[in-house]
Amino acid sequence: MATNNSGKGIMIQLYGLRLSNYYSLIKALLIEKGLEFEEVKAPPTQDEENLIRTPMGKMPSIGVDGRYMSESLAIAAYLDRLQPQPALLPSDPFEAGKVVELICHIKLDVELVARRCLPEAFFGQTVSDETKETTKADLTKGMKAVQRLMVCDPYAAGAELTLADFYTFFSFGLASGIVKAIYNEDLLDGHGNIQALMAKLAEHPSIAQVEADKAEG
Ligand SMILES: N[C@@H](CCC(=O)N[C@@H](CS)C(=O)NCC(=O)O)C(=O)O
Repeated sequence: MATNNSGKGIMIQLYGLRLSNYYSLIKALLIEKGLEFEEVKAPPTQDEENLIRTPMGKMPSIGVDGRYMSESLAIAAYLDRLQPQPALLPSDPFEAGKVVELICHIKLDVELVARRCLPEAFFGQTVSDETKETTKADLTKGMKAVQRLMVCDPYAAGAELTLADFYTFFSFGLASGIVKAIYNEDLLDGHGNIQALMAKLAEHPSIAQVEADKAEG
């Protein structure tokens, strides 16, 4: 079990809902690292109690000994230092930076772009045709950018499993669902290397566990 500065065992609270891809990503990392954690159902709200944990009211957030942290990439970096094995960032500083660079492009230039259409894709609302058009063009640009950086041999950033693989699985999972719902197209069409990686990651034990739990509700 990971220990804090006083050497005591750490129990981490994971706040959010299983349907959230970022919640799922952090849950998979907690499992991957063999850390002790408990899931606490906490929908996104602007309630003060939630904002103390996560200042934009989003999920996930974590609690550690009465302190809180939001933003999946911050939490992922913390978990990788808290429990260094298995390492999910390369020890070489430049290579570690490249992994985070890839994550930024996956998040910002693909997933966040696709999310513009989330209200129509999954929540019965409508987005404008103009938004759909600009989203499509921006997604094409984002996928090209990501493809330049993705190694996929066999993992996203190269020979070793890294945080970028977890973002690949959970960010492309959501983005692909949105693209299917809005355009009836496959976001990963023409990106066979990413498709193959997604299939491999779906069988990775920590990720498979999260997906099985999600199906249970
Ligand atoms: N940048 C944040 C994004 C978190 C995020 O967008 N969470 C979504 C669920 S997957 C959420 O809470 N949405 C509700 C809202 O925006 O109010 C992260 O990486 O953790």
